[in-house]
Amino acid sequence: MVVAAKNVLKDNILGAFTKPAPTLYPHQWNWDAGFIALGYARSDFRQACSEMTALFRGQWKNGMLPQIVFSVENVGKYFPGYRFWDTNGVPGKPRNVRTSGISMPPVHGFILNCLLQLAPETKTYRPFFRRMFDRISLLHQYYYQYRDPAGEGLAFICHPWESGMDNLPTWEEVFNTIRFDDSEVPFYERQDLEHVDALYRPRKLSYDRYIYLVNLLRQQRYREPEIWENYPFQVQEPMFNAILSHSNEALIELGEWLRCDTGRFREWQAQTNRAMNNKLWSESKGTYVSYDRVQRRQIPITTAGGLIPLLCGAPDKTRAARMINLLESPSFRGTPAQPAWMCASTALDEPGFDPRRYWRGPVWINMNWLLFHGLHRYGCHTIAERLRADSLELVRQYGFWEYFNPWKNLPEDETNGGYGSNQFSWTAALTLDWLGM
Ligand code: 2M8
Repeated sequence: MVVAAKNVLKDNILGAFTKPAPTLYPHQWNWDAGFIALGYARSDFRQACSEMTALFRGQWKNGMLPQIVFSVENVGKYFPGYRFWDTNGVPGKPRNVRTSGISMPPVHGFILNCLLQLAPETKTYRPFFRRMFDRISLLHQYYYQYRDPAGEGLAFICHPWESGMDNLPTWEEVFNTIRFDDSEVPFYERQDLEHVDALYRPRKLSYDRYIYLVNLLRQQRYREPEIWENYPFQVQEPMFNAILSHSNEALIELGEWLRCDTGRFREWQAQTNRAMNNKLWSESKGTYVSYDRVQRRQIPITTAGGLIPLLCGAPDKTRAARMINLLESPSFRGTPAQPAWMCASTALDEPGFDPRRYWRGPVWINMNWLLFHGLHRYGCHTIAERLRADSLELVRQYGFWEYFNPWKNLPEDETNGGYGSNQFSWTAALTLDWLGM
């Protein structure tokens, strides 16, 4: 398994960075780069650093770190490409780097801290850590300055792609309140369906909605903060904020090591955890849920993302116990007659659940990795280890797929429970991390 995982990364490498998948995703993606860096950390530390450096070449002057940094070699092989995003000439975008115009979950702080723990020796790499520390601080500054207009401590996402969990049923609830005409969706042609069967990818309606939002952003030239005044999609999502908070914690540790001031990271971390508890906790669900800033309401849908606040220490003992009960309930474990792998991206009993369609139900290895660390933090070592064991078993049975059917018993005519792209980089990278390789 170790050799095979390393080969996945080797085959997907494009010089300074590694693409997420051979053909479906031929550029560099934001949070993928963090997980991928971890996959190299023990065997090729230089490449781990290179992944991070390459990604931050795309950072905008205001701190925004783009969801995609486009590779010049693979122009035209992914939609929406650089031209469609139309970020060329946007003030503050680095002129010589092609990027999209939205961001993604800021895993980079805690990934950098993991890299520090794994560095072969820290003296040589100190300038790298210092540079990254400054860049990531700027990224966090961006979230608190531009994505938290009320100064609550919660950053909002402006597009489902920013969550990394593109087609959660949660987003449909938000979109159902946004009215727009077909004529407001510019002409586009998807390319994902050339590589993966439509059954496993978001539906056309979801894509129309994604493209409608991209069009709004590009028409207004990504002008922040003005653009947010009338912008319809503004969601405070628990996983995104938990990741931000946990990265703040990492910046405190890194800052202490670098002998830098860490005061603002402490404030941000405390404020974000407090705000998550005040605004994103659902007493009836026993987990965290998203909040729609425009409609001013919680969206009562149970997702794996809602459990990720365990990672940053947000829930107190009582809340954590309720979350663990939920994780151990039929919503995520299934039933004796129909057992499930941990952990479905959308709860098994949500009406929008679909075991094959992307983020509507399948198990994702990066979610399991985040949750694994959250569970250990709360002393739930046995469940954490089960999560790890399930993940490794899925990879062993099916291969390095992008996502997996959460049901342990597949229908008789289905032999492969791995979906999306095979040879998927973060599945390989996090397998290596779990195996300590
Ligand atoms: C998926 O998202 C991209 C858009 O960003 C797509 O569907 O084309 C998501 O799974 C996202 O989380 C991931 O970072 C990206 C690349 O692996 O693919």
